[in-house]
Amino acid sequence: MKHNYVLGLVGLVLIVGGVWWWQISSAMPASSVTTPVGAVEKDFPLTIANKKITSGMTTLSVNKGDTVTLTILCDEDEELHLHGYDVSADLTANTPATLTFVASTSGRFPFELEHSKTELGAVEVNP
Ligand SMILES: [Cu+2]
Repeated sequence: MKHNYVLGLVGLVLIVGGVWWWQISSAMPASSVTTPVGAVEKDFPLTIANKKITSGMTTLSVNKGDTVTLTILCDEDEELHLHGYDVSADLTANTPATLTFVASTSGRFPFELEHSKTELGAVEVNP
């Protein structure tokens, strides 16, 4: 009876130790491995005034496979058009609009204010 009690304690120690070791060993590779390429979400806030980007980057660099979201705040009614992907967002003055797409094709794709044909910048999709 007492022997069983000792065995039970040893078993408990082994189980607790095993779980501890499993947590340590499973945490270590995760922290040493670099972030895999692709399947990353990238958000770019853009403020447009007088047909120019006044806040935000003009070259938006992403990797192929990324999900890209542009959040656009413009001071006039317009349409933001991304060439190549041929996606666009209707812009209402001083109201944030979003344009989301998956960067499935690599290359450089200009975006513009469609109504006035004003080129604002470009999305660069790295292969
Ligand atoms: Cu266009």
